[in-house]
Amino acid sequence: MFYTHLKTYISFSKDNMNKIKWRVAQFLMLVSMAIFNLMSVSSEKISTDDTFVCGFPMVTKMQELMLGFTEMKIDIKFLKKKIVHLSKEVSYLRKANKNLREGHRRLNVSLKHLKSTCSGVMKTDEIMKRLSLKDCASILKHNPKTRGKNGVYTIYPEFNTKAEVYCDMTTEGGGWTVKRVDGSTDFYRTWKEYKEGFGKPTKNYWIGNDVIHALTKDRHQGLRVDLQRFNGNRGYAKYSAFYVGNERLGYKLILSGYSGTIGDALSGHNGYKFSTKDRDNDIYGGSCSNLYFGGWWYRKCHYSNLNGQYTNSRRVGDMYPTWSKWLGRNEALKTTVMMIRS
Ligand SMILES: [Ca+2]
Repeated sequence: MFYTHLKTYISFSKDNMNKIKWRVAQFLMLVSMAIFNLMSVSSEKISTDDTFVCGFPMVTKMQELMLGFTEMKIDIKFLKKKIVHLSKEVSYLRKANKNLREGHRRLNVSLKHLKSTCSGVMKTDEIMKRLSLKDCASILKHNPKTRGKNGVYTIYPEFNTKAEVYCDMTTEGGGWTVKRVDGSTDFYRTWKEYKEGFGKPTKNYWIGNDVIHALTKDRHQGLRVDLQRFNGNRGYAKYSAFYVGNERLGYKLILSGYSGTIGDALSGHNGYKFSTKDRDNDIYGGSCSNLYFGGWWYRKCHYSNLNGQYTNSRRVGDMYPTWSKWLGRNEALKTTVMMIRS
């Protein structure tokens, strides 16, 4: 815009300069002719009448010369006005250009602000997700289409605690958060590993004691235990209330309200802390975890040992995954599943 105006005025100025040049050339020509006439007159001996006759062209040329001068003065005056106007225009265009740059700068600032606002919207979504998807049950509640679709989902037991968990969306209407054992992962682990969780949610894992605590501390949770023998028999135990304390409390187990088909082999651990191979919190003289190869709420030592050493056959022994109240003996189990639901 600015440069287009400038070019127009430069072109205009060139035209006027050409006009002036033409006027000057015309003026010089007239002066030359006048001098020539004067020289012609002075070189001749003439009479009064001759003076009149010979001087007439000179007077005429002088008149033309004066006229040329007048026109040139008008042109110069006009050009001066144009130059003043042009200066004002240039000043105006400079100012407009400056405003344009300032506008561009403000537009960039607005664009950045807009991007920041959009980013804020995404963050708000993230906040809502973290506040609402506390466990499998809340996923089912917020998205009823997940009913019947067992699988791995992301939950936020606490705002800053994210966990990939296996959700059973079919059993008793679904919404269970699952910890399960099928033998493909070693469960003889350290305190830290039980604290943080291990294994693969799709197959065989411990969700993590911190997550269990987070899931149970604010909401009333129930526990369901599903077991399967190597002969294919299945059974379950349900507890209407299930809570695990924080790490400082040794992930102490609190539960009540048993019902089911396999007997209550967990209430005997009620009120006891969690123990691992490197953290002895039981009331036995030695380490129950070291004796029975698992992480559990050992007492002195156990009635059930679902995280015990996995074996591929129906052996009997205290160190295997067992539920003593089901068969009256510690028979190794094929699968053990623990599910939490609010
Ligand atoms: Ca001990």
